Amino acid sequence: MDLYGELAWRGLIYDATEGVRELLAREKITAYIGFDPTASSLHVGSLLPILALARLQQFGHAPIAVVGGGTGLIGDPSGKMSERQLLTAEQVEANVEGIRRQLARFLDFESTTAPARLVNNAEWLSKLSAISFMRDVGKHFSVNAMLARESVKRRIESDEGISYTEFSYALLQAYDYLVLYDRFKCTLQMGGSDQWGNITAGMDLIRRVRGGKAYGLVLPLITTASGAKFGKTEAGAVWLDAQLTRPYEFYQFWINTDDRDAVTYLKFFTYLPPDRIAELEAAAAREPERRPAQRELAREVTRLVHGDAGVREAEAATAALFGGDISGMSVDQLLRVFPNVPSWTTPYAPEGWL
Ligand code: 545
Repeated sequence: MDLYGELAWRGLIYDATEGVRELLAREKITAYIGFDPTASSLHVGSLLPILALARLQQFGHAPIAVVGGGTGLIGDPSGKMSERQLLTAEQVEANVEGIRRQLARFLDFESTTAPARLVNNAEWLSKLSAISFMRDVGKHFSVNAMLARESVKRRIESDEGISYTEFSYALLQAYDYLVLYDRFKCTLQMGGSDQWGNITAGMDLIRRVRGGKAYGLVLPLITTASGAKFGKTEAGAVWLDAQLTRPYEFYQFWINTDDRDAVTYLKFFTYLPPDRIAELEAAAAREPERRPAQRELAREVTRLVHGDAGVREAEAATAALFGGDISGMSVDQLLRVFPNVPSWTTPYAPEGWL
C-alpha cells in the first residue's frame, strides 16, 4: 500500500485535488500542515492532522509542521461563526512554544532520507510590508471569489459581519504555501476539511506567480455517533498537555468512546495495521461489554501522547478506581491522578469512634 491507499483505508481522505494519488505513487514529496497557536496546547482534535504528518513520514515523504506565530496574530475565520478576540503578541509567543514542543514529539527530525521540519511563519510574515503584501499577494486574488467562499459568506450574512483582518487571513496562508514551495519544494498542503478554501488559495497563488503545480488534501472533521462535539468532556477540552489533562483522564476519554465510533477511531488515531483492527472489530462484536476496541484505542493513543509511563499511570489508576481498591495509593498519587474525579471531604472518624 502507498500513502494514499493507507489514508484512504483509514477513512482519512475527505477530499483531494486532482492528481494527488498519482503524485504520491510517483515521487517522494514534501508536505505541510499548519497549526495556529490559539492555545498553549494542542487537543485531541489536532491528533488527526499531526498523525497525518507522521504517516506521511513513515511512507518516506518529508513533513513540515508550521506553527502560525504570524497567522495566529490574525485569526482564521474558517468554520468560525463569529469574530475572534485578537490574542496579544505575548500570548501568541507563549503558545507557539507549547505547541512547538508537542508537535516535535510526533516527528522524526533525524531521518536522513526525509527529515521533518518545524517552522514558524512569523519568520516571513512579520517581515512582509503592507505595500508588498497588497502588491505581490493581494493582486492575485479576486474579492468577488473570496466573497463567495463559504466561511466568508456565512459571516457576511450574519449580523456581526467579518473584519478586514479575518477576511484577509486566507491570503497569508496562501503566501505561506508559496514560501514553502519556494524554500522546500513543498507541493502538498493538508488540513481539516475546514481548510479547503485556504489550501486552494495557496495552490492558485503558486500557479499564478510561479506557474507551478501544487496540491491539496483534506481530512474529515471528526464526528461522534451521538452527535456530541468530539474531544470535549464535562471537564472541557481534552488537551495533549499532561498538566491540563492528566494521562488518566486522557485514557478514560478514549475508553468512553461510543461502540459505534470505536473502530473508526482505531483507524483514525492509531498506527495499528488492518489485520489487528479487524481482530478488534470481531472481538467487539463478540463481547462488546468488555470494550476490547476502546481498551486498545485508549492504550495506543495514550502511549503516543504520554509514553509508556503515561499508560502505566492511567492503567494503575483505572484498576484502583474501578477495582475498588485505592488502599495501595499514596495521598500524593491520588491527588495527582484524580484532580477532576468527583470528590468530597468528610471529617476523620476512626472505626468505633461513633
Ligand atoms: C496557518 C498557516 C498555514 C497553514 C495553516 C494554518 C492554520 C490554519 C488553522 N488550522 C486550525 C488551527 O486550529 C488551532 C488549534 C491548533 C492549536 O486555523 N489556518 O490551527 C486546525 N489545524 C488542524 C486542522 C484543522 C484546523 O491546526 O487543519 O482542520 C482541525 O482539524 O481547524 O500556512
